[in-house]
Amino acid sequence: MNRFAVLATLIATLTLGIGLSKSQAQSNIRVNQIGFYPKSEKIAVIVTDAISTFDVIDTETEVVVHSGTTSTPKIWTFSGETVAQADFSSLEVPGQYKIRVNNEDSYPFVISNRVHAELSKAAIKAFYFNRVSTALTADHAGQWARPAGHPDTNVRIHSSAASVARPTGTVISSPKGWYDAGDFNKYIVNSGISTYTLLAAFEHFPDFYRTLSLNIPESGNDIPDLLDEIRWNLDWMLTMQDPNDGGVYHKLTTLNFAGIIMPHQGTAQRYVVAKSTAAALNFSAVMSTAARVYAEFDPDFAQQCLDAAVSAWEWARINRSVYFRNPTGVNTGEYGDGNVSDEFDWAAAELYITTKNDEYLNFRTFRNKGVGVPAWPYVLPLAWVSLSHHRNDLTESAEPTAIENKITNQGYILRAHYLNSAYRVSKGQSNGDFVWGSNGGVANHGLMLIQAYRVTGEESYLNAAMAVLDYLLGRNATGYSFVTGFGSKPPMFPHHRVSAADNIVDPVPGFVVGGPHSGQQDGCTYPSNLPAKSYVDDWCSYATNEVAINWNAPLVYLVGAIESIIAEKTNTSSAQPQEI
Ligand SMILES: [Ca+2]
Ligand SMILES: [Ca+2]
Ligand SMILES: [Ca+2]
Repeated sequence: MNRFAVLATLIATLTLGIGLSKSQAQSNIRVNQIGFYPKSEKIAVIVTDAISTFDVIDTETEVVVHSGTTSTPKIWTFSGETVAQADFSSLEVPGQYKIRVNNEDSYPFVISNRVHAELSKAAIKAFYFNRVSTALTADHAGQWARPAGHPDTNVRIHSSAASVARPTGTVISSPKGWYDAGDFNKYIVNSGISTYTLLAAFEHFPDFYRTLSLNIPESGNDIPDLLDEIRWNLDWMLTMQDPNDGGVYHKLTTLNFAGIIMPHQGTAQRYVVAKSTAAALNFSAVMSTAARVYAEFDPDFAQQCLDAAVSAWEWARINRSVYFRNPTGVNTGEYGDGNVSDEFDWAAAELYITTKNDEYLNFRTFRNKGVGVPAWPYVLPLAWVSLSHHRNDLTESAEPTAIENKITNQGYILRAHYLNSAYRVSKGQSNGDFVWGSNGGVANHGLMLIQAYRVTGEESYLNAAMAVLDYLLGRNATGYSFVTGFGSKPPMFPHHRVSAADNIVDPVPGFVVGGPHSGQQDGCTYPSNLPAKSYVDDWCSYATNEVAINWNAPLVYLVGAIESIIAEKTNTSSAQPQEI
């Protein structure tokens, strides 16, 4: 491992150990608290009314290694701040630095190759930490080892899910999977987009993930660890399909949310609740994707996934508008979706790509559909992501150029936002950008920008994607690095039951919290009502400080894509003569 990558981890660990005071004054210098690649764009945001000079200082020697002048300040209405950008991209020498403006120092950061290698692993490892039905042992989980929770071998069919073959109260076994978020329940729709996003990471960057070791129980077998982790959830998802008709239960939950307890203390009866069209289609899309990805490693499993995908699709074609609503007496997450046309499109696209059967997708019609940014109730962009990746490997009816244009047009919109933003980030075009889970939303901007980069090879798309990571890791109006365990000022009190109940100071690492938004539905005390500052690091704040697998998955994709792309560039350029 590169010594600067070690350094970055050390910084995160050290600063967490010192324990920054919650009342520490908000810094006026907002910068990625982990760091930058030598050749990448490097920008800090300074809260200032005037053009300012800034220094970049080596933290070991205190020597000024770079000086510059900020851009002209601009107002960012979402935070009520006037800010300027300090661009020090020309500093390419690996090391550990800080920025100084008007005698104020930023948090330290490093410049190194593989600067986000640890984050790329930790963001996946977070899924391991949320595994259901298994004990986490100290050799894999360190201080976060815990007993097994929720075996889920005695799950009841809820009355809303009853059928002739499986009447109310029938017991089924539905173990494994990941806890969805801060709670202990399992929801197909949200699980599906998360699982797809992780599968896409592997499908798009297989060389990077083939050798990535996560120190999970399956490390050392012949399967890449990312696929082992995904399999833990696919195995659960498969049990959510009713073998009698191909329909898929919407969720597996208790009737009410648990209190602040550890998983093994959660012994309330669990149920599978009503089948839904959204669940069947989401399941079908994910299983179609899994059939492609696992074909090389486990052909029998891949075939099982494809068969499951087809039968779920057939169920949805007969049950086209079964919209899920929480039945009376069931008070856990709903994940209701009143529009499943995007789910039909996504499932059709994945089935088409996997089977090359034109009957699943009429491309002549499909090319008129929109793109946008993925979210759990809006999955049409995922169809374009998969079509783009496979665009030169489809049937004659597909039009690779049309697919490329779709991806590029979406990337162009997000890149323009990034270029025009006071914070130099694609996020923040309207207050609506700061919705529940806004950090997951911006991570999905990054995912779409990566697609535009992969299609065009234009560096500016990669820069815009990396700016998303800069935002998440500290260049934002709260000054937090939003990933637990990473950066100098990370969340310490996420709305994550395990982290709240485990009597361990540091929260479970590698989770991105939901992030700022102005809804404040939890009634907690917030430092600001401005959308970009409406965030509080408190267990109370389930509206801004919860964790969720569908927010972590695009973080995994984004940071893995960046690590993979930069590593490939570095390897390529190191074959060239280099200046010393
Ligand atoms: Ca493995
Ligand atoms: Ca939908
Ligand atoms: Ca804790």
